[in-house]
Amino acid sequence: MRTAAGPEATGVPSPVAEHSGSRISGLDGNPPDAFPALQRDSGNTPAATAIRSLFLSDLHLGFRHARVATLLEFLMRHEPENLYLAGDFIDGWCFRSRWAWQTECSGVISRLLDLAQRGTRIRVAIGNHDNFLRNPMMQRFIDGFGLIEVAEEFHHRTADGRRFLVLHGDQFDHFERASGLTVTALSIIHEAILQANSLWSCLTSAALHGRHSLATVVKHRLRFPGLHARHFREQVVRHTRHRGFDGVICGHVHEPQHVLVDGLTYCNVGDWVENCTALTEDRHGRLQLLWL
Ligand SMILES: [Mn+2]
Repeated sequence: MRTAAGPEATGVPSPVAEHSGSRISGLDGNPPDAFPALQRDSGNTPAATAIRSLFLSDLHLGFRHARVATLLEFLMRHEPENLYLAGDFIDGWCFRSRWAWQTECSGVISRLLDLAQRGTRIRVAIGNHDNFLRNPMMQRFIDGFGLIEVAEEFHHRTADGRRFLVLHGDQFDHFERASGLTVTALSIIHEAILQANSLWSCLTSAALHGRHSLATVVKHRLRFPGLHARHFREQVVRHTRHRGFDGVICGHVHEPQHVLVDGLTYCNVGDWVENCTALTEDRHGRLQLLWL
């Protein structure tokens, strides 16, 4: 596991070369080897680490390329007071076809319920892949258990008093508002790349994920995905600033980032399909992006 401390964790932000007109700083441009290895407990059943808050996004449970085993292992190792799932928790787009509920998906649900019963406050922001959660009957069903809260967005105050907006963010993606045909074509291309990635991993016995995954390499080779993620960030930051928050924690574009944009903290939590990333908050309010 690698960790990438955010700007406020270090106090001295590193500049990242970008030309969007905003002052951006953060550590996300570093190569993976620049991140120190996180300490692991020894033994087969390591004790869970208590943390103030854990933010995850885009788990895509039910999508066959979701990295659920890694996610389950990570969840078993952490016991947060607050757990936010910032959208695309369950991949409802796979309900009709391509539904792939891996054994570990049930393990993840079980772990979440276990955490809730042990006192973790779990809040689920609705994303575009799990918008079935907007169904009133579904909301009544979830409310009946009283274990998780579901809403469009949440407001989180860090231990050091900063106010963060927590949401998925798909409403700021201009492609999501484009024709259904464009969205379908993009998701077919995305899945083809993920399929090629897993085939390559099988053939070479090398697990390719995170910054080494084929999807990430292809994304970084092409100009378009970077522009898309940057445009998305600009829209999210503008909205957050307009509403008077100190920062935003979101997901959706599968592009983990923890940067300062003209003084506003932008945390994109990433995903559990391509990157396997999470954001943690310690008891001092320091935020840290983790790469598994
Ligand atoms: Mn999404």
